[in-house]
Amino acid sequence: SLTKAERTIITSMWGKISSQADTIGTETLERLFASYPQAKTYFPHFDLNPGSAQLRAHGSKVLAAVGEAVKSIDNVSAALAKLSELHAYVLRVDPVNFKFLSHCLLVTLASHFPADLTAEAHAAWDKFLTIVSGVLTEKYR
Ligand code: ZNH
Repeated sequence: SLTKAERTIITSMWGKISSQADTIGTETLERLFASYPQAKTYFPHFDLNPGSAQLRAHGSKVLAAVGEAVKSIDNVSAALAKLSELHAYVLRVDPVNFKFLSHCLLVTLASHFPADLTAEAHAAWDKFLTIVSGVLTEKYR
């Protein structure tokens, strides 16, 4: 679990991220689909061209869920319980894609908040996103 210092880094940086969450979410997905095209196979029903309305709507939902996890940083698994069921039982996303998405979110954060993303902050976000991904894949069998 996260140390107190790591929680402080995540929650305080979230304060900056939240005001541009839609942009960050959209860019994260654009990077995901550009760098890891196999992730596109889960979205055959979406227009995945950069900046499409569906991409933006989905990016905004994904970041909102990350925001819920930040708000409940001490109990991420309760906060994301419903989403965990959706990903495990309905969507059946190969867990490797969560690593790709987490990586793309980190790169996006680094590019928008270069001064904030110190080595320490990078490590804290990496750990936090591993926890979030763990929750979303923990119900898989
Ligand atoms: Zn997911 C959906 C979140 C990852 C795929 N997602 C979703 C949603 C959300 C999310 C919020 C919405 C839900 C409702 O509507 O109810 N995700 C999320 C997060 C993460 C994720 C937070 C991490 C961190 N996903 C993911 C991945 C993938 C996915 C990796 C693959 C690649 N999702 C998905 C899909 C969907 C979702 C496919 C569905 C969409 C539609 O709409 O159809």
